[in-house]
Amino acid sequence: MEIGLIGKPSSGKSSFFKAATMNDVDIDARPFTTIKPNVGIAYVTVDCIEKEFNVKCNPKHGKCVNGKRYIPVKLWDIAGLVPDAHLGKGLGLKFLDDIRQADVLIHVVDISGKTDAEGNPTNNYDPSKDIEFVENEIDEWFYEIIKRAIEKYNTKIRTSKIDLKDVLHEQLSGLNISKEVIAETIEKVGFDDLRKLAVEIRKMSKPIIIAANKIDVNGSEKNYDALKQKHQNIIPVSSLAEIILSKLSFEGKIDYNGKDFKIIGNIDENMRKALDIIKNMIGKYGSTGVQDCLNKAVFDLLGYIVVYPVADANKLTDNKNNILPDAFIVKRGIKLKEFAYIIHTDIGDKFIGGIDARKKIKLSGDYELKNNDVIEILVKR
Ligand SMILES: Nc1nc2c(ncn2[C@@H]2O[C@H](COP(=O)(O)OP(=O)(O)OP(=O)(O)O)[C@@H](O)[C@H]2O)c(=O)[nH]1
Ligand SMILES: [Mg+2]
Repeated sequence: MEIGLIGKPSSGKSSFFKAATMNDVDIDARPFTTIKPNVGIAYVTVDCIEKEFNVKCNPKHGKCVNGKRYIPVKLWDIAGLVPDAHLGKGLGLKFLDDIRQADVLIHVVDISGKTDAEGNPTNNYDPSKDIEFVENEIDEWFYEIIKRAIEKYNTKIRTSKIDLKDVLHEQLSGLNISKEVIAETIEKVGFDDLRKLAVEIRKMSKPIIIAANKIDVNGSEKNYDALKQKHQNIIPVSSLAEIILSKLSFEGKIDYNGKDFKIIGNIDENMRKALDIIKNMIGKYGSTGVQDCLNKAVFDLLGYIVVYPVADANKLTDNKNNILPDAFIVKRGIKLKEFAYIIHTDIGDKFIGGIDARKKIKLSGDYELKNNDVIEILVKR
């Protein structure tokens, strides 16, 4: 699973990245602080099934704390986008190639209205303009790639019988788009209007969730309320608050559970004041929103599910006796045999069936996996 952070300069992409990964990266009010991309590991969280089975799990990747399972995902922080980037403004669009593999995008918007479209300080900027222009630039990026693919197709078509779907799929393979999505989109909009095709393929393959960042700033709330009326997938976020809480928690000065915190160490007067503001804010919105964004992107927007493969359906272990060692996030609707291939090509090739660890029944290759399934895969010896 790969997630890309997009947005204009100074919207807080690197701050969100730092809050989610705890990697130290350059953060500054000056636009284009980030030029080379940052990549790191963030986590999506789910209620672990260890409790239901009355066991204690040993995750091979990520961790499990107080029944919350942290499943790793790859997070990309890239340079800022400005209007007309596709015409070469700012850093252009080329750097977007770093997020070709992304399954979903988080658009980090400065909801305070205190930075303009280029990321420079201003007042009363309307953040809904950012959603328009940033999505437009992403569509332009897709359009360019698709246009090149069609040009290639047009030169090939005279010499051989090739299906456009195959050419597009090959050309777009770097963008992590399945053949089904391409076929479905062509079916829906045809390919007379390439721009329309590009927009549809982008929407299907790189859905966008909006992080209304800097919600802690005075004046953000009214902008957020206005934006919420027009857009569905939008979450209030304070990356700055999350960075502060994670740091203090790491230093043992607060006890922080992701929703609320308690001061347990020495905190100076200024920090105490900041924490009062943060406490008020997370009381109102439920959290700092950073974890929420990641979870919603993966589980709501993409609708992915979690599946726990094991080597022994009775003991719930791998062959080294680790309990519930793996948690995979996979597409809803996936069949057991496809899942076997995701675990390992070899397991897919030798696949003969599976066992449902709850019901202790045999499953065939076309069994459709459900959220929280625990599955032993049977292979030919
Ligand atoms: N108050 C507040 N400030 C924030 C928040 N997130 C980021 N900032 C500030 O906004 C400024 C820009 O933050 P960055 O994270 O560097 O922004 P960016 O989107 O990575 O910017 P570029 O790399 O230039 O594209 C910095 O001064 C941050 O401290 C937030 O949640 N609240
Ligand atoms: Mg940055």
